[in-house]
Amino acid sequence: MSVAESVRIIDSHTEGEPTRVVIEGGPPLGSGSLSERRARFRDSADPFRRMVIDEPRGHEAIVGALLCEPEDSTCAAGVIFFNNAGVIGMCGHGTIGVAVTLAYLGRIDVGRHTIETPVGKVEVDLLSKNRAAIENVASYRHAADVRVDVDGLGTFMGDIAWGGNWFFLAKQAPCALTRANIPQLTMAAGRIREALRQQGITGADGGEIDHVEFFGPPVARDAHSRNFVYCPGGAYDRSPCGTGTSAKLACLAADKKLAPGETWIQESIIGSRFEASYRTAPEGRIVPRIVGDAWICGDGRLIQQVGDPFGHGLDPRETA
Ligand code: PYC
Repeated sequence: MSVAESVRIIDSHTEGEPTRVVIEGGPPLGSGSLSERRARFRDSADPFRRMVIDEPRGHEAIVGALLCEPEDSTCAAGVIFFNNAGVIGMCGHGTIGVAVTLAYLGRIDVGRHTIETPVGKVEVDLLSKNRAAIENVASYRHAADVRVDVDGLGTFMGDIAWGGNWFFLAKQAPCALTRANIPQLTMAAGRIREALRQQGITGADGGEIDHVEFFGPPVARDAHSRNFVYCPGGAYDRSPCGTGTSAKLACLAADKKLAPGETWIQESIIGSRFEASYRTAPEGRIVPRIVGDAWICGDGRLIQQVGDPFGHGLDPRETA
């Protein structure tokens, strides 16, 4: 068999949301900070990204995590996250997936570890072989009560917050947060994201708001909220989204609706959950702590045979 590409991967899911960790066979990215290496990955490794994430080897909901040598050798690992749309800054469910994957590989034990990401260092407490807590990057609300007008859907008010990615947290949802309504929620969130772009509404320093979040009442009696999180490539997060929950905590903290150390149980659209809390940080920011479970569900190799017409992936969103 003649193989052009061979990539060793471990698949897991965190509260239902998949993470594919690349442990061997990634592109050479040289040295430097994780954000420099992410820029090189973005600019030169698109065929690799697509081969790992897109059909027929993957699908739209997978978040890829390329394990890298950390710049700071005291860190357990460096990681660059990517999905079907490109690279992302940070990924909460993905970091829990990476921690459980490192434990599965015997590279870390229960205890505290630091993981380098392109947007900063993240502390991880591996609580058991399938449970981890992350202390995310400092998160904050950038703007409250922002208005966006969406053709055909009307006006949506919401907050803009940073949780490692930029989020628009809509104050009202277009319909009930049920699994049956996922197509409608996805359509509305995609239109809101497009309207934000067209109306020039961004995060700090012009950061693109590429995630949209709706909230509704939880199903579980002990949860505080249910969410629906729309991701940059059009997929919805099966988990409550680590960075999205961090953005929510930042808004709750800014509105004085949640005190430091208090627990917030965020339920996802499929009913899975994260336990979240925060501590305060300088400049009105918070450091979110997100706890969730991840499970290994695959251990293998992706290959691309010479001559495969879809060797570099097939994105079903493409029209030509
Ligand atoms: O858990 O932060 C997260 C995340 C981002 C995109 C998908 N999941």
